Amino acid sequence: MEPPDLKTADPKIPDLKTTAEHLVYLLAAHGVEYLFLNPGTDSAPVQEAVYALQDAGVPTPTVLMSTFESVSLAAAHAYWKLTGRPQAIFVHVDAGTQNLGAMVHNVMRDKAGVIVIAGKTPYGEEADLSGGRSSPIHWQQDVPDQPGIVRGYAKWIQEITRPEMLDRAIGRAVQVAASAPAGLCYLMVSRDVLMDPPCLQASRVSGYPVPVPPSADPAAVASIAAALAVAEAPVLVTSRAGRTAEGFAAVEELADLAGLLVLRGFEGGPVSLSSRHPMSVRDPARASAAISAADVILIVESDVPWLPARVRLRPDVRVFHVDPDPAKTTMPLWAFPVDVAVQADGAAALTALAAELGRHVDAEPTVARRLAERVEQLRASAADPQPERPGPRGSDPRAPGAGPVTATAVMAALNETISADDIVLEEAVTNSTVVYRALERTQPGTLIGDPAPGLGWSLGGALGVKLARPDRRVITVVGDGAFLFGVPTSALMMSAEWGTPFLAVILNNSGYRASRLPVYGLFPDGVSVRRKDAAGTRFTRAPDYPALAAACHALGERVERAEDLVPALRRALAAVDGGTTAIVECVIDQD
Ligand SMILES: Cc1ncc(C[n+]2csc(CCOP(=O)(O)OP(=O)(O)O)c2C)c(N)n1
Ligand SMILES: [Mg+2]
Repeated sequence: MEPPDLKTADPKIPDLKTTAEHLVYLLAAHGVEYLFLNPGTDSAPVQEAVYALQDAGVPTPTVLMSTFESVSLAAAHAYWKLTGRPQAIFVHVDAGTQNLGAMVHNVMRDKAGVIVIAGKTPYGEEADLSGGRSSPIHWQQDVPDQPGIVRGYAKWIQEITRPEMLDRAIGRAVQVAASAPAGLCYLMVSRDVLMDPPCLQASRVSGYPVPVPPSADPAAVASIAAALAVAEAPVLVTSRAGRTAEGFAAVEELADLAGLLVLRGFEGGPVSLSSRHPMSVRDPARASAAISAADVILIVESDVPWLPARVRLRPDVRVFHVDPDPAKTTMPLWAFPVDVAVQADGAAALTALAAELGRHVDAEPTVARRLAERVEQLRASAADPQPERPGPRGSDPRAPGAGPVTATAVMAALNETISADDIVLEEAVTNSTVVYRALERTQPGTLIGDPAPGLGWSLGGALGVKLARPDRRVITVVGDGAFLFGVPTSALMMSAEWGTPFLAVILNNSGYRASRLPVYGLFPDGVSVRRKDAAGTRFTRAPDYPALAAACHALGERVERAEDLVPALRRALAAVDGGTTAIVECVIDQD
């Protein structure tokens, strides 16, 4: 095949009138499917461009109205997680950028590819028609360092100051956002530049390949395989390998061959191995014990593979670390003791490792015997015991039982009501351990963990998952505090506007338990323990959640008894299946 002539413009380019039209055209030409838009005076040329292009029959991204920027960023982030395709969100100058809030942190930590396009206050003062300054806010918006708002979290920042650089700016934004480790690309463009005539001879969309992720160095793979072949108690810690079906399959293949325990890194992440697999360790205390007992630790794409305060590593342990960015340059004090660090895509490295270990098994009968014994042993003593019993003594441990609602009972009720391929998001904070321990998830991509500590992700996240997978049911299990951080009025409204229904299961323990327990932990004899309270952590005037749902076109249920969980969930799921978002508030009494 002839290589493309990278210097020529796209020959199919339509007749475009403004740089804004060119921008919208280029986004679509690069495969950006959605433009999440929260408009202001700065976006007027883009708004007009979308309709003008549509009228002219020119493809544009689908524009989705956002009523809060952090919600749409979480949606774009989630869309990336499911598709690996960066989407664009348009935010209003500095103020809209500030409303992205903690979601920029989540994007960085979860290595998600997204493009944020922010307006920039106009430069010109003379003529309003050219897009120049026409209102007092255009002076007020002229802040000293607009990109400084996201500087600590963005992977790449660029201002489009001239029409002739537009194609390169958009091409680079898509390319850089999607390249491993993926991240947030922040573009700024002023209204007067958007109003400029386009530079259509500079309109190249080819020649911005996303680099193929590095495969693991064969010598490094050989050394890890050799270590696994002779290990007594090996473990695999991964937080991200299960984010793709290939990664999920690769984890299972290696576990079944090498006989190793599979732990989720302590920062969370998707399920990487079926919850029914005997080598899946779902309890953090067991994970810490397994790390302490391990003679070989293989870390694959995990940022916090264990908590140093909770484990004592064996003196003879060998630690291998595979990651697209094993130096963890965005974490200044990342200093887990690693013997061998390998820069590679986790899933690809795991597959190569299984193949290499397979060669040992074929060539060395003692290795084959040892691994088979280990597999047998682990199968016999399944890594995790049954989840804690939710119902009264003697009842089926998988049933939610009767009496007060517990987080475990909620999981049991979900096990009873949801399907194996429903996609569950989790932002359950102090109950996240219960979610991983008690919720059955056997398929890849069906449990998506909290991506990072910026709470309020999972409502917007549910919207993005539903956009990416309209064929699937989407359920978020969320703490009451996290639900409120998710800007629920906007998220529920947007789900109705966009036609992206989901179910939110709120674990309502009346506030911020995660912010109360550390007070008790640091001051075991303190006043807070004595008062059974910590300042600023109890909600006494929380919203009426079902009424909030009803006000936002959603169905709301409140459940106070475990025996009511299943019927309420069934009603809510039926609503979601019929296209209406639903929330089920589960009232839980917790310390
Ligand atoms: C945006 C943001 N603000 C504050 C925090 C600090 N924080 C961490 S956990 C938590 C409480 C979460 O409450 P909830 O979702 O109800 O879960 P629970 O602790 O009750 O299990 C808070 C406030 C945070 N992580 N992110
Ligand atoms: Mg709570």
